[in-house]
Amino acid sequence: MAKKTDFLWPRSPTWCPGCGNFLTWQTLAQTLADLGLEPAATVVAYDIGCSGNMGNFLRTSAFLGLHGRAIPLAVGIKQARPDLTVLAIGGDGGFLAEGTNHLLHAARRNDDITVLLVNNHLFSLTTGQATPTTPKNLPNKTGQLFRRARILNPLALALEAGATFAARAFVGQNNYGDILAAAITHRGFSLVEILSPCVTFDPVYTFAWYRQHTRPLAKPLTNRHQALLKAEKQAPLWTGIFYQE
Ligand SMILES: Cc1ncc(C[n+]2csc(CCOP(=O)(O)OP(=O)(O)O)c2C)c(N)n1
Ligand code: SF4
Repeated sequence: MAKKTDFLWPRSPTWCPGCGNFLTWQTLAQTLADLGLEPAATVVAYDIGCSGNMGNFLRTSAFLGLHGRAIPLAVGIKQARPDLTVLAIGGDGGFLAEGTNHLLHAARRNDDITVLLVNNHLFSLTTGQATPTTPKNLPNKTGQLFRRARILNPLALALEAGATFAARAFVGQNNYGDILAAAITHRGFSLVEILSPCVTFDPVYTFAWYRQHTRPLAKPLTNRHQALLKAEKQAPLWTGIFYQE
């Protein structure tokens, strides 16, 4: 059976020291091993971005696609090979700007893939422009251009589209691996919004901020509408499994 180290390439990640992506990388490797999965039979479709850079460090079968297009890649791979475990990993820019349509339709069709949306509130690889999740108080390189734009909530969108599993996790929370495991073993479409600090371009939503403002849900909500309302709350910012069918 594969061990955690079998899921790690023996090379040092090039993320900035302290980046939230380190925790996702390590937690995911441990989770995949704990689930008894094999690196070759696990496929990750990566988007372009700092989160997509994980493909160079997580050792699974992988496909690094175009920006915004990791989800249709994952869907196609799962359709061709239903025996494989298939994930898509990308950022809030890739999945909520360029690729929003793919997220909604995969949720609507209940495609049997797991989408890990690494939300760092910015287009980070391109050095900090605003995405559809950038809060109004977060300085960014797009300046005031989109100051009137509404912020998108990935969980609310996915639940409205029909997602059968929706969760949110902060990379620093104790049961992060359990949430990833539940999403990966869910049969049907699963989305995890991952709250992941960008320590280089985000001075506001730091590890300390998330520790102070997030609160874990005791258990999943049984009603889609209630899950949606809870997912939209900002204070406290709930984490955990909001909904599972
Ligand atoms: C179609 C297309 N548009 C824009 C780019 C430029 N680009 C590369 S990475 C990136 C930012 C990615 O941001 P996000 O998806 O939020 O991931 P992060 O880097 O924050 O993890 C952009 C805009 C591109 N490569 N392809
Ligand atoms: S720019 Fe931000 S998201 Fe990208 S590696 Fe550095 S800290 Fe991580």
